[in-house]
Formats: sequence, C-alpha cells, structure tokens
Amino acid sequence: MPAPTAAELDEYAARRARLMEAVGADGIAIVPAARETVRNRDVHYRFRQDSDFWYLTGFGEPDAVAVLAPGRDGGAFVLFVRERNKEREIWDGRRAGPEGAVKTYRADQAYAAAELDRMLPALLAGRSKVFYTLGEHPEWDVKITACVREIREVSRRGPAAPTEFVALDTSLHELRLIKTPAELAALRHACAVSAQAHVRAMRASAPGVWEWQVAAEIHHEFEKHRMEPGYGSIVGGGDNACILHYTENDAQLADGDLLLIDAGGEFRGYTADITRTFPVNGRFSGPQKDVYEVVLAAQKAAIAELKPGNSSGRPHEVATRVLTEGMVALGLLQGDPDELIHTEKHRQFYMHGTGHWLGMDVHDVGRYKLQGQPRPFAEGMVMTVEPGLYIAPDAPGVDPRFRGIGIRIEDDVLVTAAGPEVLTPGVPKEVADVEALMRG
Ligand SMILES: [Mn+2]
Repeated sequence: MPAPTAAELDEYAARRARLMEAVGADGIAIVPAARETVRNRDVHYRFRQDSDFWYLTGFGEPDAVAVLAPGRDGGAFVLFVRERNKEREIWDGRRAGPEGAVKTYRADQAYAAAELDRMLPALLAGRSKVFYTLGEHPEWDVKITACVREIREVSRRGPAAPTEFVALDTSLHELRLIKTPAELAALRHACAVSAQAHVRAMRASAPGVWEWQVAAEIHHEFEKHRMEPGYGSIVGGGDNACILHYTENDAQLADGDLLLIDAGGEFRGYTADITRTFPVNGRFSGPQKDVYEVVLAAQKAAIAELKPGNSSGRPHEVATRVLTEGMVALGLLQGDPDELIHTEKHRQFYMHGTGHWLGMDVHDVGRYKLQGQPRPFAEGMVMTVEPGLYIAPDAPGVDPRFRGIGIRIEDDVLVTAAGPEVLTPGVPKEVADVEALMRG
C-alpha cells in the first residue's frame, strides 16, 4: 500500500472528523485493520488493508486498530499498531511503530497493539454506543464483547457500560457512499488505466490465444501503473461467458467465439469494474451482433437513469424492460414483456442485478434501500451499470444459433448534477468501434 501524501492525510483527518460527528460524545468507534492471511505454509497472500480502516487512517500495516473517541482526554484518535522490532523488520519490512503512527499518520496517541486489551475498559467506560461491526473480525469480537461485559459487571460502582453496538453501515458507510473530489480523482485514474487494459486485451485476443494470456495483458497494464486487480479477473471465451464468476481463465480462444472480460484495476484503494464482450476473430456473427445490440441498448437506457433524485432501482427496471423486449424480438422468449417480467421468465437469460455501488470495494458499501424503498441517487454516488444476456449452451427451446452466447457490458458511472458521467469511456462498446479497434 502506498505511503499517504500530505493531501491524503488531510483528507483522512477530515473523514475522521465527520465520522466522529455521527458517533457523538457518548459513542466510540473501533475499526480494526486487516490481518495477514496465510497462502501456504509460511507465505502470506499479498496484503490488502481493510477498506474502512484505510479510509480513516491511510495506515498500511496489518494487525492495527483505530479508535475514535470524541472528546477523549489525550486526543480522540488513538492508533494501536505493531511495535517496532529490529529483527522482524530485517525480514518482513519496515514498521511505523507507535512513534510513526503519531508522527506520520497523525494519531493523537499511539500504543503497541498488545496494549489494547489493557486500555479497552478505560476507552469504553462512559460511552453508551460502540460503533463496531460485529462478525467481521472474530478475534476482536471476543475481546470487545468481553470487555463490555466486564464493565457492565462493575458498573454499579464505576462509569456506565455501553448499552448498544452500532454497525458502521449507517455512519461510516454512508460517508463512503458519497465520493469526495480526492476519491473521484483516484477512481478516475483507476478507470482510465483499466479501460486502457481492456483495449490492450482486445488487441491481444485472437483464435488460439489462451484466456490466461489475455489476463496477463490486462495485469501487465495494471502493474505498469502501480495498480493491481481490484477483484479476480474474469476472462471467459465461448460458453465460459455464461458462467457469471468464471475465474479459471484456462481455455483456448476459438475462432467464431465471443470473449467476455470483466476486470478492473485498483489505484490507491479505488477500483474500476469494467466488462466488455467482443468477438475473438474481430467480427461479430449475425446472432452475436443481434444479442449484443440488445444488451447495449439496455445498458445505455439504464445509464441515462443515474440522475440525482431518481430512484436507484430505476436502472435495473429499465434494463430489464429493454432486455426482455429484446428477448421477445429475438424469439428467445414468447409473450408480453410485462407479463414475462412479472413472472420472472426473463431470469432464464438475465439472472443478476444491473449494478452496484463502486469505490474502495468493488461491491462497495452504502445501503441500497432506505425505509424499504430503493434510495434516490445523489451527487457523488458511483454505480456500475452492467446488464447482460446469457444463453446457456444447452438452453431448451432456443434457436441453436443463440446457444452459448454470453454477453455483458459494464461501465462505471458517476452521478452528477448535470446527469450521469461515464468514467470508463476509454474502451469502445459500439459494434463498429470494437471491430475497428480489433482490425487496427
Ligand atoms: Mn460489477
């Protein structure tokens, strides 16, 4: 994880201040960092910081905990971090230690992580609400709940014990849902490089090439820009495009097949999420083009709905409607589109949603519904728009020409006062533009 810039550190401080407004003087927020995960024997997976923790601190080490205690004597922002250790640092790399946490990361106070157990009772005492998401960090769940129980037992004599655990969904995750200009700058960069990676993948694709070789082109483009995949890249040729989360990427591309690529790079914590589907040999067949144009029309209609005040349920409604009308026109379904949607017949070929929030997590945080209704869009929200049609190779009662065609088109869209802004226009999606790119 890159060291934070001064501007980023200012931004993290502003985010903490905003979160503390929501937490209030009688509350406390506890946000653990990610832990390292064993890959095999004594090797770890590449470390990725927890998004909530990163959002608030910019601190890139595992096994830390951030505590935000508004009004606390000695300072509201307390970081618990790994201690410095000459021997370990020679093997595993530098550590900031408590001193670095204060100096570099602007903690008011910082302690060794091992001190948290000892200090937790004093931090929690007198706070009625604990903003902490139970169930995500089993180790901390045990410690924190045990500590609350302990305070309750002695609270007849001492300060009041917390009475409420509050998930971070309604506070921190609502902040993360609305992207700041700094977040959008990072996301725009992630989107631009990811679009470039898709262009490169289109150019590298041809009959006989292997899916993993195409994936390598994409990942090379990411790494050249100090990025990494924000999620497992999907590179699925032919029938594999009909497997929604296909990540084996181990088949050879065949002449006449389509290739579906769903891949996005992460830049300074923000990931793009782009899908394109194109012909391996550079030319759409008639049936491929027919299905593709339906998906593209659905995607454009859905994107147009991302306006402030519009229901965030609209893109899916609109996409489903256009796709279902298209399925009827192509003869994939028979009947009245409204009735087909009502009875969910469209789900045979379109079985997923049309989009999700996007940000530090590819399926980003933020509630989709308020009071049981899809929430309205607001400026600064970013959502993917990704309709598709998937006609299984053994789909019953389907014209054989359509069998095995899987198509998804996905862009990342920012809600602005002026309307939807597509952040990923750098990779073509019109039939003529895709074919021209692959000819060139
Ligand atoms: Mn997506």
